[in-house]
Amino acid sequence: MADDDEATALAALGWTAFEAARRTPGWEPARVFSARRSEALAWSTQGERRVDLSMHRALGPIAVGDWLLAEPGSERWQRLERRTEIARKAAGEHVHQQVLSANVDRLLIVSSCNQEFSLARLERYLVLACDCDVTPEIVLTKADLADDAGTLVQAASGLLAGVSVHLVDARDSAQVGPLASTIEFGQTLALVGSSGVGKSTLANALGAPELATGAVRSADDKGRHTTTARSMLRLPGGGLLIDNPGIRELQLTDCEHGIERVFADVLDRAEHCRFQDCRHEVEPGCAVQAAIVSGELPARRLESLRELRDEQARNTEILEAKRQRARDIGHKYRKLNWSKRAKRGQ
Ligand SMILES: Nc1nc2c(ncn2[C@@H]2O[C@H](COP(=O)(O)OP(=O)(O)OP(=O)(O)O)[C@@H](O)[C@H]2O)c(=O)[nH]1
Ligand SMILES: [Mg+2]
Ligand SMILES: [Zn+2]
Repeated sequence: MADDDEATALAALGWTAFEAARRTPGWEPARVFSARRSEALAWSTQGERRVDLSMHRALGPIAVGDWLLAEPGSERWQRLERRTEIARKAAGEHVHQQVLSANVDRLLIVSSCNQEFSLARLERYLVLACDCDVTPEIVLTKADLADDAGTLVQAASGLLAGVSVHLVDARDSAQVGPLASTIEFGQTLALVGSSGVGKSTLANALGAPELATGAVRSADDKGRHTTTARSMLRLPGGGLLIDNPGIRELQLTDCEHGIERVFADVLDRAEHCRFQDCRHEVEPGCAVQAAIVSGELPARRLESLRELRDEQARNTEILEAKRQRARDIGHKYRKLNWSKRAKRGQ
């Protein structure tokens, strides 16, 4: 393939100067569009490639959106450093980091204009995106079901300075058109949000190949986890879209960078409190409470900030204790090996 053709074909898969600077010369790039425990499927300029992950454990966990490099004529693979990664604490009692999508340019946080709509949930996703240095946008679906969708758009817009909020009936491709027109060639977008909010419906309206969608329960508007695997799809306009399964509960760990960006309105004011260790409760000269009293700052912003910081501290502590345990076990194991070798006189 001529160099120009290869460059265009790679750009269509989301290849950027970042990856080009890290490519091992001669190795063939492939972008992962499906990743399971034992295999990853990827697109290269030569067609589809399959990687048996049980044979390549050194690659570590592979996420949808990752770039892999294949050595020509051999079975050797490398994973390229990620430009961005959307990572979260995995669900369940055991805390560990899980990369949801790699090398994403835009994170579309999808929420619907019904009982699922929650400012606190949107804040959580905004923190996640900002923490990963990915530009977040909010997509409010089911516009057709809301009496006053304008109020919801306004409330969502107030959560982060400059955040775009798109309001759509996700089933209607005409309404999704303005969002579709902002997607650039080679740009990677990921959809995240609760089950049933319309992520796959939106992906279909954006022109992705037909994805399964499922009805929600009428009692509480909750979805049934119709999408079960992450996948990346190519859009007709030249973008790449990662459809994620619905997230049950998004827990935050080590997200201080994201928290500082999303709660800048509270934290900037806190700089002006009389006491440096002000808890923003009943202290005299508290600039945060003053802003709440004057109506400039909604009280719920301070509550959200507190909740997310507490949760983050809890999860970070558990994660750190787990890492320490793993280090201790590794240390004991190495010591055991040394003493065995010493006995054998090695
Ligand atoms: N009225 C209305 N229904 C919608 C809209 N968007 C999605 N739906 C419906 O909501 C249901 C759930 O949509 P899905 O696209 O499967 O939701 P999802 O977010 O992909 O759900 P999971 O795959 O479970 O995470 C389907 O019955 C859709 O037809 C919308 O804008 N308006
Ligand atoms: Mg889905
Ligand atoms: Zn204060």
